[in-house]
Amino acid sequence: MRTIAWAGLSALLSILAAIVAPASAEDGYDLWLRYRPIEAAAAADYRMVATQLAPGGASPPIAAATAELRRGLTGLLGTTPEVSETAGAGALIYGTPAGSPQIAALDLDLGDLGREGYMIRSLRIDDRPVTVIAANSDVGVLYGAFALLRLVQTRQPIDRLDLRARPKLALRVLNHWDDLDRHVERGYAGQSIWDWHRLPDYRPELYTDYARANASIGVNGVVLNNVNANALSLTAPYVAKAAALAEVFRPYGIRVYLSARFSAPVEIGGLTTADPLDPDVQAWWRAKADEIYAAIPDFGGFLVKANSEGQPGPQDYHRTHAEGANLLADAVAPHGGVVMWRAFVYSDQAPDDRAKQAYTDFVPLDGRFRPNVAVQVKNGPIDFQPREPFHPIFGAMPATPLMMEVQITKEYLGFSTHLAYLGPLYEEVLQSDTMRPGAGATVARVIDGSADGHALSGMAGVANIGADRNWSGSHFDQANWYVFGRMAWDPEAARARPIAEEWVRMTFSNDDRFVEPVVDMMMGSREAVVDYMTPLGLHHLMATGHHYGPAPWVSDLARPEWNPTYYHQADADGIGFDRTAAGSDAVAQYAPQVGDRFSDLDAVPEPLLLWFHHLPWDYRMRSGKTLWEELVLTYDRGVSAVGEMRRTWAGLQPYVDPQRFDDVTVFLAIQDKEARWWRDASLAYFASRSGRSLPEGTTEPEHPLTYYQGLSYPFAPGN
Ligand code: GCV
Repeated sequence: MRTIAWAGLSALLSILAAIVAPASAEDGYDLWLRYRPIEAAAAADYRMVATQLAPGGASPPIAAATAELRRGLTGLLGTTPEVSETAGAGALIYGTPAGSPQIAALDLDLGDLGREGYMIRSLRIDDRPVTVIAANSDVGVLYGAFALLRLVQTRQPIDRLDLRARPKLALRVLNHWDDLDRHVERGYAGQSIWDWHRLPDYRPELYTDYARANASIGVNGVVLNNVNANALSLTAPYVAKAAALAEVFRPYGIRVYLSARFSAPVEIGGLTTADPLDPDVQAWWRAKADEIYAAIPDFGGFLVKANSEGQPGPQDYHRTHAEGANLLADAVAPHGGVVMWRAFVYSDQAPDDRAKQAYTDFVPLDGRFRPNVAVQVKNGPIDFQPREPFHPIFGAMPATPLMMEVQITKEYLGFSTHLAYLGPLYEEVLQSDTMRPGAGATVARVIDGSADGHALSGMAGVANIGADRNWSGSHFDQANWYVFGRMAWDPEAARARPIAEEWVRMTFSNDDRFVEPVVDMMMGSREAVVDYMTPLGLHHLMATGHHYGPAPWVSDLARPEWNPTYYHQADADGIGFDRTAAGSDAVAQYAPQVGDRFSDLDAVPEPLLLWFHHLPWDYRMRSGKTLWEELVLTYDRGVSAVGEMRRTWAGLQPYVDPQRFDDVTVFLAIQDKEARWWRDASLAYFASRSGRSLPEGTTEPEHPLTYYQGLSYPFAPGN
């Protein structure tokens, strides 16, 4: 058997060099790619199927697959598979028909796998059992390698495989809200991992590990800088830094994108206008795109926040969002780039319900965007609240590719100290039926393009990654990065629970005595946060600026829609925002069946009740209790759920390494304290508005309202 002489030896060596020293101890750095030894009995079976690696070719993605398989199988099974050109019994053969004669000889049907899909099959070649990972591209092979490792990590049999998988979305993108000074807007995991000052020369192993983690869950794009963009990120020195990151990420199938500041032609280009219809402005963006593509040939394109929260945009020149988006789209089109144009807009002049404004601005523009523009829509119409109804734009722009944007970082769900698994939130939105004419247009089918026949499709997640050793600021927040990638791969079919289980098995333990309670705990955790922060459809009750902690009383900010009182409208008579026809009529932005359901007090889901209705405190809930009683009970339920989570975790010590056990224990204690704070402060305030006392048998807030109103956290992170 001849050991391969690598044509791409240097690519392999640099990847292997990055992995020789496994991260020390259990500090969370290894994420779900821990590859700890599996139980001896099971290891013997797995070893039979993975004795040898037979890669097809030596491209960087194939080298990355080889490095990952060696690393993973060595860690999991305790023996290092030999890398060989000829496949013996138990070999793992992987590659594309174009790059691997062995794969080509198998004449597999890869037709429906697209560019990034893969198949994994157990076959016999010359009567020897082998496992084949085949794809149409080397990156597809890499995805298949991660999928095979996942099977071993989660202890599934791998001796009779016949799997096919392909991503349903073209763009599966992390949005980093990272500033050039390494501050991360709404980041709760330390500084930015992009060390802009030391780039482009300094490329720590961290960047390769970041790319590995993303590739393992199918993320194929990274917007490096904050949507509240600094035009400097488009200057030559920063393009060189972005190019360095692109080089590290390329073997892992990840493209880099940049957030573009719309006024860049003025700020760094010396022009007097950024008007999208001005020929000089158009020429400037074309030249800028050419310059970027010269440095980064596979540059993904631009993400733009325009005319939103003070950012410049086309409306500054009385042009539309479509005219603005098309300006940039034309500049990147010759290079195959895309523009992700955000629909998160609300005006300081429009007195209309903020929840309606994005729809009002964008829906009339349906069909007026270039084919390489995707409009990026937040999951709900306000702003990443713990619970929102799906954004009405998803049901209203069939002629435009729509991406969905979710937060992975938990700006409104307790930062990184509260355990809140976001899989159920993502699933809830993706499975929502827009009820557009033409059946089956769930949000998932709108964003995967299948509802309207769009090839451009995507999902973006605002990253929760920072320089903290455990990447996400907390061990359990890694699950939110994980579930984002897994759901973006197949938003229609993916479900939160099996993904949580997969993550727990890979990240902590395969012992069912651990897996089951932890998955249950995760699955209930987001609802717990909703209950103790924003129950029954309330929203936007957080403190000003940093958004840390409750402040439903705030009413004095310059813009009405910045004030929590704008959203809850609590007074002596009742509480809630009337979005029915009698109120702001936001319900009219949904398809009639959906709008009617939200309007109808007998049909509206109670978790969204006060999002759509303003109701008297004595309104009878379906439970028979008054609204006031139910509100108090719901806050209490949220607090109790956290107590239950603490008890569950305390019983799991035997299954977890000490450091991660202690870290989670401390964070759950913080969450418990803060859940009580949310409950007590909110109820003290709503009691003062309603003039009611708490129902008998419920605990009084620990402090008077003035105490909570006096708390101040000028240095809360992420602001
Ligand atoms: C990047 C919210 C956040 C802002 C964020 C904005 C957005 O308002 O608080 O920090 O800005 O959303 O999504 O653009």
